Amino acid sequence: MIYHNHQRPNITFERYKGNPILNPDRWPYPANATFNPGAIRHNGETLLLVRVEDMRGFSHLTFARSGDGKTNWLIDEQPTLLPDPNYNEERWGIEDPRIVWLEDLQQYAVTYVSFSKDGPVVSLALSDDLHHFERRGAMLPPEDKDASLFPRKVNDKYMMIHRPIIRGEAHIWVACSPDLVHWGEHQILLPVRPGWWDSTRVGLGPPPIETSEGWLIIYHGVRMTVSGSLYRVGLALLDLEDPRKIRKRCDQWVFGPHEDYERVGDVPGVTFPTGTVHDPKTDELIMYYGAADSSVCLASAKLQDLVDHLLSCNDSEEEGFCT
Ligand code: BMA
Repeated sequence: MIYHNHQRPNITFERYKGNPILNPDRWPYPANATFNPGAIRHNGETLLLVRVEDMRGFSHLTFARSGDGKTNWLIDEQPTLLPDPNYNEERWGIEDPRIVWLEDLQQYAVTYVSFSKDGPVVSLALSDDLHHFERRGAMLPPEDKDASLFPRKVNDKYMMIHRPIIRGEAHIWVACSPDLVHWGEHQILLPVRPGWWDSTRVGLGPPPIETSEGWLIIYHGVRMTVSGSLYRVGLALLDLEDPRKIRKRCDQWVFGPHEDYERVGDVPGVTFPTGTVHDPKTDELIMYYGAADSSVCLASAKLQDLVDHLLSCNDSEEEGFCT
């Protein structure tokens, strides 16, 4: 082990000085917590589909909008997506959406976690305009969370990254589909790393981001400690032509709980990214994340810096983490 490989990473997401950008105090109706938002650019605005937890402990999703994605947020007076009583799997609420513009269908695709006594599953809703949503139901059996579609077909197939729990193990998996209904070619993509910062659970954060060097993956990694779980953020790069292959995975996390609003809240010690917006003119990538399961925050970096950082990461010393 060469020590200098393990110094602090020189890549940093810069926290926005105005964090948290959204919290329950600013909500137009009573809410306990507002966090883990899906993010998308639409009609010249940044839209955050925010998870809102009510005082029964059930969640629904509501849009907040801003021109620059940082300031002057307008929060919709009414929820955008409420749990639908016709879908049993949504009985205890819907959570943690990820949004992509699906090129092949020319529609938005929202993947969200539906929660009920049968455990969490990932559901899909499609939309032309982000006003009307067509529910497609649960995609795979429980327990499953942290899923996003790729924004386009790869090798003529839809692809999805998700996080089932199998035999108590929480690795990131990938699956393919011809029609968004039938899923196959299941395999583990990014496993947990016993002993490391991402040893207990890993899960996809925002949807995969296409770059000329490969698909950039921002994921959360969990370590259990005596005082609870720590949710930090890591990076990986998937092969552009075959995203089922990992090109790089950084050893070190690049972001984690540090500020008071990340260390104090309903679940302390959580930074949980769920959406990004990239400005191709400035190359700024804004990462939106839930802080301590209480508020919505943002941090930004240059997309090229993240890719350069990944390319400069040494291949892991542990076997099986990079294919
Ligand atoms: C995960 C999800 C997230 C939550 C995180 C930390 O399992 O349920 O919604 O932010 O735990 O509590």
